[in-house]
Amino acid sequence: MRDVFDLTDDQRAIRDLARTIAREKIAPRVAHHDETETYPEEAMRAIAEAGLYGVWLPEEYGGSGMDCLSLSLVEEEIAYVCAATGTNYGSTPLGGLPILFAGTDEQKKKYLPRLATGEITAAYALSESGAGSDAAGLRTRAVRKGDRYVLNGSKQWCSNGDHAGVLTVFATVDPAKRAKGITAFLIEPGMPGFAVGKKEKKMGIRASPTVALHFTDCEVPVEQRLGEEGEGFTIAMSTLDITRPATGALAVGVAQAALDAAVGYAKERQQFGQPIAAFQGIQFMLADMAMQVHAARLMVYYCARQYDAGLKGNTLEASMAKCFAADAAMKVATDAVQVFGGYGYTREFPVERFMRDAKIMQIYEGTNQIQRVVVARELLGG
Ligand code: COS
Repeated sequence: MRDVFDLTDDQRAIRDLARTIAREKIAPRVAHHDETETYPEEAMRAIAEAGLYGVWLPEEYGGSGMDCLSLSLVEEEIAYVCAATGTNYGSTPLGGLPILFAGTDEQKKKYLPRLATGEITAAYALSESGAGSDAAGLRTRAVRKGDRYVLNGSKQWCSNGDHAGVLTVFATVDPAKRAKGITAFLIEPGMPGFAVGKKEKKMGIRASPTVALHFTDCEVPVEQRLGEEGEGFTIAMSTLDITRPATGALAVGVAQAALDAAVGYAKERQQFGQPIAAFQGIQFMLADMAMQVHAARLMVYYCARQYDAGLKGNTLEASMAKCFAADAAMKVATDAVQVFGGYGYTREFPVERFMRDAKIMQIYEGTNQIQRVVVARELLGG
């Protein structure tokens, strides 16, 4: 039986499982990890034990052979209780999809089954201090020396970079070639010359580690190159075509949580002798919030489905869904704080966390300005 979102039985089962894990196993320690900026080990373990790590992977690699929509549903449910945990979870498809897309048989067999079970997690290292939006301008160098490459440079803002068992790292064999010089490598912790650097202190998603990575004459065997020299940029961008809607799903989760909290509070909070939900000013805010959440969800599901249907070229929809959902989450979370009034500004209630967490969604996986650039290019051509 299909529901209003036309989810299959499998998709509904995976969503319901993720919802149960999130609300029963992850939720109790969210405030603690946010406050202490610590990694939610028990939450990540619960996700692994439930078998949710493999939803994006084919069965031959130990995954559940599901789809982009299933990944988005899981991300939404986790983010409903904790966007930081959702970000940690999302780092594995972000770092692992490049292996699925471009890996050799050996590379796939080496990493994907372990990513499917959560035995190891992955990370994706594209950004640098001088190359955020302009990803093709990255400067980390890879120089071929016989059967190895020597990597030098630094990466910035890498989610999960200090926990990942494999990191997809983008470097350039020739900066003058821009996108055409970018080459991907599979890096493991402990490789000589590779070191995890500073962990950022952030406004939100504080339970998700964001770190710098340093490469100093780091020797990487040629078998650890992912794809051919110069293919890295295409690998990076085609990965984002899937992970951007999934990021939109994180935003939908946060927005739904903020809406639900605001509705609940508006019905309880008494002012002028009645619940504030009786005031039309509050009703209109809630109605606008609900429309934002609904539209964002539909855009995310549509884009994920488009990908799953094997329709090529969902770049436009991926950028639209990510951008719209992130803006919606920011607006809805900000309005939820407003509905809560003075209480909303305190850490007694989770809405201030929703507002802090929503902000990153307008920034990571490509800023919302870059998403608009992509949308405009797709519309106008060139
Ligand atoms: N899928 C496959 N290939 C893609 C692609 C996609 N979605 N988007 C671009 N490419 C290819 C292009 O086709 C082009 O190849 P050809 O020259 O062979 O045609 C190549 O990649 C370079 O693309 P483009 O010329 O568009 O590169 P730009 O330098 O203009 O950059 C933007 C494009 C701005 C869109 C890109 O740099 C970007 O997304 N920046 C944000 C980075 C980001 O999201 N960072 C967050 C990392 S995750 S936390």
